[in-house]
Amino acid sequence: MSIMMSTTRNTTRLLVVSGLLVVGLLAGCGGSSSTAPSTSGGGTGSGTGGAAGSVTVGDIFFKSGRNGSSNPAVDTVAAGATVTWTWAAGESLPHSVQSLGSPSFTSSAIQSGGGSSYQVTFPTAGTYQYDCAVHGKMMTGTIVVQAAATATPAPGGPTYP
Ligand SMILES: [Cu+2]
Repeated sequence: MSIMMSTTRNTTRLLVVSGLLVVGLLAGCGGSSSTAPSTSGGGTGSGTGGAAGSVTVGDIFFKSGRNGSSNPAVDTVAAGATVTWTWAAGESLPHSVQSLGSPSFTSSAIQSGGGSSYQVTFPTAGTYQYDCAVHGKMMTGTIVVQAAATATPAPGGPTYP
């Protein structure tokens, strides 16, 4: 009995380790070939909300188009995805998307006017915090960038060749 359980545990651990190796290889490949920005919302944008990585900039709030979270707006995207912030129609206050801490991304200029927008492509996994340079802690958001191979876990685990 105890011998069988031990065998099962070892097999499971081997599968986990080999899976991590594959993930590492895929992440390495993606890093060198992700310079071309994607203009589409991506294959994972078919949920109930808006596309992944669409954030509304409004009257002292950031709001995720994907899940409705706000201050912080929390968006999870796959590595290589482009996040688009769009200033809400009729918005008259000036706002910006300002990267905070590390890892960081390129902050936007302060923009006014509904329909203004800003885009950032995130090739590297990590948790990116931002706020508005005008309104500071009153407007906050987080972009969680996941390694491409782990962004869409399939039931039973993905199969690799
Ligand atoms: Cu603002």
